[in-house]
Amino acid sequence: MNYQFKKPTHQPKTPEMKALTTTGAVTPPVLFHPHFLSPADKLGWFDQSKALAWARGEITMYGKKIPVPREEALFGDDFRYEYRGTLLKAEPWPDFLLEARDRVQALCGLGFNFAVGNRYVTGKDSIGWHSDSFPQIGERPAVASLSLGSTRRFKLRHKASGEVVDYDLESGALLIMLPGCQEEWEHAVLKTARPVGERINWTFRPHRDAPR
Ligand SMILES: O=C(O)CCC(=O)C(=O)O
Repeated sequence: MNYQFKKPTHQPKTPEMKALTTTGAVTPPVLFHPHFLSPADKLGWFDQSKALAWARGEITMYGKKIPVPREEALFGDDFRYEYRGTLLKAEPWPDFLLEARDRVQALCGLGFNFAVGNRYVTGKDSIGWHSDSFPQIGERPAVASLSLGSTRRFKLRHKASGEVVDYDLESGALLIMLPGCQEEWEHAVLKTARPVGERINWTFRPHRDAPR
């Protein structure tokens, strides 16, 4: 029997997986489930997410405070979380978000004790290139991202080579950045001039100071 070995690329293994690719020289350490949620859950959980309390935080740039280009929310186990130099209290988990967290944990066997929500009301809302690396989430954290609402393009950029890999994250998609991803890659959801509707993204994260 003849076996044909193919060089691995970023091309998804099933046609329903919507990873786009460049040259395929490096592979991001992620698990991607484009249809993780059922149609009922993705609609219901989007509505429940929109009904939560959201706030537009501020960052200081060149000595001036400017609003971040998205709304944010923080839920989790009972602890305080340092974010952009401010101590924030995690609000108690809404039931649907705890269920989402539990399902993600059951899938990947990794533990997450808080969730940061990002709400992109229009295509002008965005998050720039960054890695999720600060002391409270520990070394080599896994970060799981669950998308609801309109599709936006999530970009991963390899720090060493500059290679970029794109994922179009539809409602109900789950993308888990595995240990090593934050150290070797940056990620972003950039502004778009295309007309896009509202999107909410939940990132489940570990927090090393939180009660287990
Ligand atoms: O909205 C997304 O898909 C990405 C969110 C993100 O980059 C973050 O919370 O660090």
